[in-house]
Amino acid sequence: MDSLEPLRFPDSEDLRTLQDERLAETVERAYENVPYYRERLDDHGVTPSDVDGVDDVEKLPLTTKAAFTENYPDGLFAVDDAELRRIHASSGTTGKPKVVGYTEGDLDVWERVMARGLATAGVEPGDTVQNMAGYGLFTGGLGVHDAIERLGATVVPTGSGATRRQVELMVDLDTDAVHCTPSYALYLAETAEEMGHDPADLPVSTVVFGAESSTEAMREEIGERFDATAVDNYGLSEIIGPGVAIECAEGDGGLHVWEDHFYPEIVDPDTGEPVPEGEEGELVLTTLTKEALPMLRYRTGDVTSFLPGECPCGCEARRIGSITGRTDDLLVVRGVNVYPTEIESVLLEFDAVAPYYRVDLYRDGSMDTIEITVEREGDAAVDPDELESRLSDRLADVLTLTPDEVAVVDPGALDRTETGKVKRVFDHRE
Ligand code: DLL
Repeated sequence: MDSLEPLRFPDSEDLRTLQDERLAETVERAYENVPYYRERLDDHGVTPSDVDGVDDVEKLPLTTKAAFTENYPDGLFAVDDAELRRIHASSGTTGKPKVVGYTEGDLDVWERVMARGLATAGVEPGDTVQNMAGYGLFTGGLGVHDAIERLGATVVPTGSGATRRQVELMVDLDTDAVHCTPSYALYLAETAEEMGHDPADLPVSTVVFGAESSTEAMREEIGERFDATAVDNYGLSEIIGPGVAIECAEGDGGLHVWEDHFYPEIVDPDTGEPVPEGEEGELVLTTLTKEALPMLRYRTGDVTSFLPGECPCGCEARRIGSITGRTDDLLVVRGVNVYPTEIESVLLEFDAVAPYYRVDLYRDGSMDTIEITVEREGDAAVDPDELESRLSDRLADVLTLTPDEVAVVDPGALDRTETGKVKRVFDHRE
């Protein structure tokens, strides 16, 4: 695997030195070129010379998503326009998108980290990889596209949607691996079945999925239906796009963070203090090599934990668990905190239920109501009333809140997402 040597994760002796040097350079670059960072560091009484290495990272203030809104569109960029080679953007929670920029060097790093990730996931040079992520401002399309080529594999740039054609191409081109969202992977399997193919007989041996949350049960289902290795791929535009962390094919779960380029911390979302290893908290990332858009201690809003111990695959990059939720997708219903992932994990306990659901929240006078609609599994012979009442009891136990309605509907009754990220929660309250 000599051709993959340049993509290799550094040895542990070299890693720390690299991280220390790169962090110091990044802080310097941000301070000198981005007024926002200079002001924040000045306010905190920190100068670049105070940061010699990662032991000093906690001296730096945390950066929130608001930094993008306040500096829209490109106030956080640390380079002149002439040095930019690409712009992407991701939707912000409040109107304006988060605009992110890349220099030639950034694009090179991006290709390398994502190519390394694909190799870690089991994709090999010479493989044919169908990239079903949306092309355009979304980072999932082009980010993974370039990496597939960099790895020495062949990219089939189908983008998202046109699902029957995707299946035909998988068969005709002998596609070895696909990249898509986890919900789309399941929809793809369902479409293949409708077309008369058993997805397990398709040539695909690796499904790389990401861009939205998934549960362990979903991963198992994706792996089983395609008879393939299913790996979780994590990233976010503000840091680089896909290519921040990924699961390996041989390991037993957990996503390796490419910490030679992105320094990870996990903090208590309320206090901003680091949590002990193994405990859940908010992932905070600092870029170590980004030129156009250095990010210092960026609060991702994504909830996860560091996994202890070494990975059986031998790669020493630290591992995080799959993202279990977002700090900002907490729903407060009648004063009770509910995370959509808690609902999802209950639904997936039931064999008779398919992984398609929607949650509708209404306000009736001053009273919140929560309605959960879920699809019955195709071949499950169940009494819907009985299933609804069992689901309702179990949800009430786990959420400590009794849903106002739980409806089990026929297979295929809920909308599928053919493009982009799936939307499961519809909050109709003010
Ligand atoms: O979704 C980048 C990406 C593309 C990752 C393709 C993987 C594959 P954004 O559109 O900026 O970037 O959205 C980033 O999506 O903060 C998470 O909340 C969520 N997210 C991304 N990957 C995962 C994952 C891309 N594997 C936001 N599991 C992040 C759970 C994920 N959530």
